[in-house]
Amino acid sequence: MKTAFITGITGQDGAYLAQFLLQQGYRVCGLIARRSTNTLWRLEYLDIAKEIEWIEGDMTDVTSLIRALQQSKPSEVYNLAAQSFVGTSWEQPITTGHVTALGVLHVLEAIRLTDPSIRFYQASSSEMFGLVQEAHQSEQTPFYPRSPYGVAKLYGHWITVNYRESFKIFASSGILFNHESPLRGIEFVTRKVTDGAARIKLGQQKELRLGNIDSQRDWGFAGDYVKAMWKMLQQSEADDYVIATGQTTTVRDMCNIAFNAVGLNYEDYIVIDPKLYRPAEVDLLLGNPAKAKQKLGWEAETSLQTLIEMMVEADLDRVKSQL
Ligand code: NDP
Ligand code: GDR
Repeated sequence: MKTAFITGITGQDGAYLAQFLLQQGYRVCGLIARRSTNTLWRLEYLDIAKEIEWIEGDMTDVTSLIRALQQSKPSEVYNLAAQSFVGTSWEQPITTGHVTALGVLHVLEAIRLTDPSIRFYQASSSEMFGLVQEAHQSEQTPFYPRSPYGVAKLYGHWITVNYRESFKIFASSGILFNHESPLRGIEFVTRKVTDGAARIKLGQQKELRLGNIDSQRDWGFAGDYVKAMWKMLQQSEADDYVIATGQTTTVRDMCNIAFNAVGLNYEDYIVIDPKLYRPAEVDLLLGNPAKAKQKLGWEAETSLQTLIEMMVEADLDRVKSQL
């Protein structure tokens, strides 16, 4: 039986990846940070919390990561933990740097010190592309991050490449474009919109305040994307891959899909709030997943329409259960 160790297992991707690896017959160990509230809701939603071996630790505490690897003895490590909300990265740039940038180095050092044969996956991001230099961003597109989060992810990406080249660690980086699900955090725009549409439909909210609805994103389903992470670690050589749908949509058109799903017109409810604009924006993300298709045999399986309708359905159920 193979063992996987996942940081960020309590987040959206961590929950779907843990479910997928358990289905593949893995023993799954997960890092859990000390919090004052329950962070297991996603794993409980998928009914897998009890199947995980929990190890307490924090990305900023390298000793806890070394202990976690000594205890779990994994053959694969998936590094998903991050301060992952772009907006917060301007309010907490130092924390974002500690967790999202240096945290990656902590995990790589823990691997180097305990067992350099461990295979490592880094959750890199399309936010590293940032300022649009070309549409259809690929592994060859130059990086130009536009937020403290994007800059921190770029450090994580390059330190992963560097440990691969310096120490021959099997370290792969997935440059993932936005991916969403009913388990998405409420602060991200898709979930904010699907939750808002559900609440407005059920009379619990009158309007939905948003920032820049002209930005364009390449949105896929998280459940599809975690399979690409696993496929990267099953290759004969470590490498970097863009994971995306190859389609882009404005926030405005995504709102249209969500409100249509509850029989409403988004234009009657969306209020633009300049306070929600970001200090620097990423205007267009559109990935070219050709390499992933060719080398991993991976393709996005879920359309944005299906994804948003699935999220609206889940939010309607949640809001109804709270009435
Ligand atoms: P989430 O924000 O849902 O999850 C983040 C996870 O990181 C949580 O488990 C959180 O734990 C954990 N974490 C945060 N700080 C620490 C810390 N100091 N020590 C230990 N754990 C910590 O992110 P997603 O699941 O959406 O994303 C997973 C990864 O993929 C992230 O690295 C993200 O930046 C990256 N990514 C995501 C994309 C997306 O569209 N979803 C696209 C590209 C990259 P807790 O629950 O305790 O807060
Ligand atoms: P993003 O996702 O920044 O792309 O990062 P987010 O959903 O936060 O924003 C997408 C776009 O929507 C615009 N927007 C709003 N965003 C939020 N959150 N709230 C609003 O009210 C709002 N109004 C408009 C934003 O300006 C932006 O253009 C996500 C995260 O998961 C990262 O961790 C990941 O690396 C990238 O995707 C790829």
